[in-house]
Amino acid sequence: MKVKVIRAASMREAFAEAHRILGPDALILDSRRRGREFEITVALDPELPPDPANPWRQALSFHGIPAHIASAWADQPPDAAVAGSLSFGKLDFDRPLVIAGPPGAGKTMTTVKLATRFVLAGVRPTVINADQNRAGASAQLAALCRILRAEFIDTASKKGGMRRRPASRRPTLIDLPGMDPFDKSEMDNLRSMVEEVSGVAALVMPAGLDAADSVEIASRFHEAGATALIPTRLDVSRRLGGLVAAAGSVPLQLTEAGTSGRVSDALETVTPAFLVRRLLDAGRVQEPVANAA
Ligand SMILES: Nc1nc2c(ncn2[C@@H]2O[C@H](COP(=O)(O)OP(=O)(O)OP(=O)(O)O)[C@@H](O)[C@H]2O)c(=O)[nH]1
Ligand SMILES: [Mg+2]
Repeated sequence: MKVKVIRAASMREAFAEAHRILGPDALILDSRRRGREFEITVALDPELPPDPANPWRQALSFHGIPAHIASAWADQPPDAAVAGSLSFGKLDFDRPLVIAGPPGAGKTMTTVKLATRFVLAGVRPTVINADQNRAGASAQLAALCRILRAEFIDTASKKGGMRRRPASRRPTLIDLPGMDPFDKSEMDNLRSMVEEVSGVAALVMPAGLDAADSVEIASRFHEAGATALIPTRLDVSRRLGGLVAAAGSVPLQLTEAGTSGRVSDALETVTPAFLVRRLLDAGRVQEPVANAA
């Protein structure tokens, strides 16, 4: 049996997290106080058993979609199952878009792809670099913006850069540094940044992470203000259980997805049909790798 340890500031929060990850039937194995935190150990959701005769059930099993989601989906037509339980929408560019996520998730790549889309549509966006942590982050983004002819602002060189709203109300993309969802002060910072710019925050999160981790990361960013989800690395992630678990457990709208590591490739719009196709296609090619193990 696989188990997971969940820590939170209160026992109530730890139980809420367990239910979010595992559904209402989460099996709690142990609970205790550890210093100033509370810790509970939960049994991880068993996954749906494989069913080679039924491609949809087989795909749900292959992707490691938590049983409380997969069992509800298994007997429905795929499109209806996905459309009925996940939320899909468009990114809102009427307000500055704050592009947040854990380190290395693809935030800068997403920023550049979105900026490129605007430029190709004849709209000059403003790109703000708010990453003062990673060496070279500003120079890299500045160079790409020069090529695109997008307006570039660096928060380090422009006093109050974050608050400076472009006069023309251009679409504004704010590329944040990687943040640790389990660091309260970083999440507090994110919340205040989103408020400061009256922005809307999107969580950029790689697909292919473990389901429980994905839900925890998504719920921390959601609590800090994120309302949209931009999954990345769909081209190199075979299993989408983490992505589905996060989108099925945390109220974030699926919007666009990163499906390539090349700046020149656009983000793809996430729709129920897009997700179902990805789930079924990856599920179909599982045999050779499973046999090689
Ligand atoms: N294959 C693939 N690679 C991606 C995708 N999105 C981003 N990458 C790659 O992932 C790496 C990290 O991307 P960045 O955009 O720099 O990530 P970041 O979140 O800005 O990273 P930090 O700012 O350091 O936190 C780069 O090598 C990107 O080319 C994707 O959808 N598919
Ligand atoms: Mg970056």
